[in-house]
Amino acid sequence: MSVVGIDVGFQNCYIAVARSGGIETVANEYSDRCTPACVSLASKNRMIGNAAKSQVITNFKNTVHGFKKFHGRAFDDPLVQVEKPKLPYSLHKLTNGNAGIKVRYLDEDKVFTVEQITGMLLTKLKETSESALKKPVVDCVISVPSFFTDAERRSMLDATQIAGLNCLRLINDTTAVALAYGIYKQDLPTPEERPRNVVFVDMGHSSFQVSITAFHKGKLKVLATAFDPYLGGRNFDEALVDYFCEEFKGKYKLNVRDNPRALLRLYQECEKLKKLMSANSSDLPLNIECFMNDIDVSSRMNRGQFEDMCAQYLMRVELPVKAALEQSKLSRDDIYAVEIVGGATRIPAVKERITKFFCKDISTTLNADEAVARGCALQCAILSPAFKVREFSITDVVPFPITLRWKSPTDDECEVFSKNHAAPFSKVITFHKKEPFDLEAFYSTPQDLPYPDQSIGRFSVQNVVPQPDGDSSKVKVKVRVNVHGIFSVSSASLIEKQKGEGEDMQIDSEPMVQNESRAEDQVTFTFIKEGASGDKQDPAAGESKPKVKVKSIDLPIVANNIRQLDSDVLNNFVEYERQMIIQDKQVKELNDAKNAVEEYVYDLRDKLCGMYEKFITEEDSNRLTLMLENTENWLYEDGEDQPKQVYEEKLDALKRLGQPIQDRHREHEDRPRAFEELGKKL
Ligand code: ATP
Ligand code: K
Ligand code: MG
Repeated sequence: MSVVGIDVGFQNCYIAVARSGGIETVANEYSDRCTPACVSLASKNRMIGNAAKSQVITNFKNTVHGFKKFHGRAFDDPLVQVEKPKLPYSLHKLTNGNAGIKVRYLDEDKVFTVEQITGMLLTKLKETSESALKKPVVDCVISVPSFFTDAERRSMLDATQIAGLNCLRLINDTTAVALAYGIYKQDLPTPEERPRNVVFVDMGHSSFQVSITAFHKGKLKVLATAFDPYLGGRNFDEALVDYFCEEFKGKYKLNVRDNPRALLRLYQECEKLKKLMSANSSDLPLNIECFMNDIDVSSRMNRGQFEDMCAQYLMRVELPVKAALEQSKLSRDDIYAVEIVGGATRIPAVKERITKFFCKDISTTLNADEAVARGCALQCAILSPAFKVREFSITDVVPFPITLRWKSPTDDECEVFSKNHAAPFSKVITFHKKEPFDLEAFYSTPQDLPYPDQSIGRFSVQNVVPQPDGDSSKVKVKVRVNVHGIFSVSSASLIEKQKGEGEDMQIDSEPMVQNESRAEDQVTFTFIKEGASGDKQDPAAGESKPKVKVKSIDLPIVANNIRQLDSDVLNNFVEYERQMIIQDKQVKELNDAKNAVEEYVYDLRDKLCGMYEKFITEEDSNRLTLMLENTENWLYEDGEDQPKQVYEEKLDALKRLGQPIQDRHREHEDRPRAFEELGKKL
């Protein structure tokens, strides 16, 4: 099995793998460890990552970026509607109401789901990790923002399946960072000692996340997470773009927003300028040649001005940091270190805000770009039976409280997971029912949810019947937040009373957290914490249970209204992705064959007037040169678009003429050497 961790960023993706030497981040075919989250569709193939990024301006309508936030979202979702006018490509409402991405691909109009687009990106990342490991990659761990809801997480998992990956865990960005921080620390406190509390701050291109984590030897426990899902580096780019659009309107009478290409260029230049300002407080120039209507534009900006115009964003930095500290119930003095990662934390004013809040210098001991991917790979290594790593247990948290509602004489509901409840985690709830019933799961606090719909799904517990004596049956329902941070009602069983046993009271020996005592409806909870090494019973649960003879019957559960692709739709996408991979491969092979002809032409022509000159008659040389010239012309005319075989035949024909000259040359070169060696022997 493979050990691969992938940080799928809004802008930048990183891959880390485990090799015998440890965890390393790997570079793609451009020797770049960062792969842009960008997919470009064209008339013959797709380009993904760096190759796609170079198409952002030239093929803007069909080059898709900034799509991570569309996971699990409807077309009418307010967030999608806010993003839509800013995108150079089109969005399209799918029949299921989701936001689709409309592009031209293979000379046809196509609408892809966001799962398919992320699937394409993951295909590329998979290939990059495969060429680094020199073996097929299937198993991996992938990061998601801690504020991702069930719908977004399920959508991300669908994307991994489309790419043929098996995601062992969706891990929260800041939790991955915490793991990358903690696993190598030799001096963590023992279980008896006070924990080491570390704040992790990640500001990427699109979002801002904070977590507070308590470390002991061999384990980490996330205490609290807080976030601003709408604050990231791109807000700072946008502030600059707004400013220059306004300036250029007055100065050059240009309406930049009417010209998508110019606007995209301005975004790129503003991002560069923003990065320069992180290292430089002096006045910096912004120059773009031939920007729009053949006009060159130029302006200046300095860090002070920039900070003034970004005041509204800088103000928001403190809020999640403060919220996380409050939720953790720690004071500033309890904080051992504040570690920052993510590209946008390089903005000096962002750093200052964090430093000021904690009255403490921030640490940058982690690689700001690669820590998330490294943490993912470490988690994958821990989960892999084939890989030996230090034992390290990870307890994450539930970001939003979850409530269950069910029908009873009155509508009843109960919060099953509170905010910052440990996760993954299972609970067993006992109901007393005579007939099948539905459990409606939803996020309890819509006002805190960065998602427009609080519903998670409806889970129908089927085949519930009364006891033979007409009494309600005891139904045990297991609810869980799984390793991906996804909620489900995972199993249910009906406990049948055995004759002569009397009232079944064994429930009392379980810790009763909540007990709604009513004739029809009784609810009790049992807790099961899911450890890193499989499900473990909470020590308090089921301790020295008196052995009572009961028969337990598994009940089917039907999940409805879950935001996930239907299996046949998903299978179609998997198949389609495979076809596109084949198509891309064929196009690449064709291009390689064509390029080989071109290269041979140039190479041989150079050599004919150089090192091969003495090994061919002038007449033959002239004839061959003419032939090479014809081939070159052919490549730009009739030979522009030929099947692979045609290029291969062309190359063979040229080689038949070139080879004898090359042979004569080699023979000549080898001769003195042979004499030399002969001389040595004598
Ligand atoms: P997200 O975490 O939101 O999904 P991401 O992981 O793709 O996004 P990162 O790669 O962490 O984001 O950060 C990218 C952001 O960091 C961009 O906005 C980029 O401009 C910004 N950035 C990178 N270097 C610097 C710098 N030196 N100064 C200012 N900003 C920078
Ligand atoms: K990233
Ligand atoms: Mg990120």
